[in-house]
Amino acid sequence: DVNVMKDVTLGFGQALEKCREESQLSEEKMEEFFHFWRDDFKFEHRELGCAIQCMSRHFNLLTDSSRMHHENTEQFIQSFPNGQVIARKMVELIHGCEKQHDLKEDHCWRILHVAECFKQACVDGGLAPTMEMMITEFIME
Ligand code: M21
Repeated sequence: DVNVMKDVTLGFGQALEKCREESQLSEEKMEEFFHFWRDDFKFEHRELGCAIQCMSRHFNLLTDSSRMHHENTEQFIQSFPNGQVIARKMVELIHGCEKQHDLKEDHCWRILHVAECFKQACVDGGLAPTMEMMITEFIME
């Protein structure tokens, strides 16, 4: 549910600072990772795709061809409280988005489009946390 998605986002977002330099993602382009869930968030900077690739690598969630590693991703999600509630669903949503964008050759651009598609699928499926939830939890950490 949305509360689990909030925790997974914040957990995944822990790798942002480590990945900023190698992906050239300035704070101007993305201040904190949870802004991903803002209604007006724009998926237009290739650097964000590169950062998500780097962050996914950090948690060992990608295959050699920079596609989602299904087992590792499911385990990563299950490592959060109640993660098992959304783990399969999340993997399916991301995989569905990967299939839609598989012909894009540049990994950073492809991953950016997969991320945008995944966010939209979460919004449509009622899985997207609200910014209020994200900010409250972020401040409490
Ligand atoms: C729930 C946390 C955050 C979401 C972030 C980005 C998810 C985007 C998935 C991209 C996966 C990359 C696979 C490339 O084929």
